[in-house]
Amino acid sequence: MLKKLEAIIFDLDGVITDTAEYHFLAWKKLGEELGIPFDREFNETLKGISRMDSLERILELGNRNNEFTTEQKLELAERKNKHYVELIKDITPANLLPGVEKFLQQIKQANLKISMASASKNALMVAEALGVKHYFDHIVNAATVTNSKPDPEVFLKAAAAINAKPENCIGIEDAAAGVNAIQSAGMFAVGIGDRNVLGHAHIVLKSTEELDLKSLCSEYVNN
Ligand code: B16
Ligand code: MG
Repeated sequence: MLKKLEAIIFDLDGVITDTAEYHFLAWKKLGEELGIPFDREFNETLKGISRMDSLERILELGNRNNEFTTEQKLELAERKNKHYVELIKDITPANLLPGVEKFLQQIKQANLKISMASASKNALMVAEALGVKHYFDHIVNAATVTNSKPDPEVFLKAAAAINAKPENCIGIEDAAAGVNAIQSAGMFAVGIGDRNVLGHAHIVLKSTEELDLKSLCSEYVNN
């Protein structure tokens, strides 16, 4: 049976823009305030993971999980978010990753739908600052998502909101947990980054510069 592509579903951080650096700096600042320093290697394990789950991992690193009440943990997460929002307030369209806008235009011209499945509660604000919000038929509100990636929930919500069947969607992710989420959702997975980390995706591209609708469609149809 011929496969019918209906929509492309994007992750935000690491696919559309590189907010990962700002997340790192904001968590690092909170970590230092708590006496839990960590490096970039540890930070890799936070990519694509929700705010509260990231906090749990950092507290676990410092063996301090049981020291805080739920309310205190919420306060710590809010403190990190304040650091993060301060850092991203200067984002402009110049912060789009290379090739992303050209790719969004190709998708629009092909009359396919575009949706966003980010774990970030700041996704809408970032999309606006980047000047790409108008390309999206839907941006999932991360606050409505109960289960973090690798659970497929956010990708399924992104597809349902635009009335697309998951099997007719291509999902694009830079994080291993995100690729797992796309695959559990029954979508075609495109990984952006290191093949050693994202090898379980249907295809892996080295960078967003390689995003091209025609070649992606032929990979999708033949897989
Ligand atoms: P926020 P993505 C994720 O974005 C980030 O990769 C991850 O580092 C961050 O903790 C998460 O969003 C939540 O972000 O604190 O802004 O709600 O890769 O799913 O677009
Ligand atoms: Mg990401």
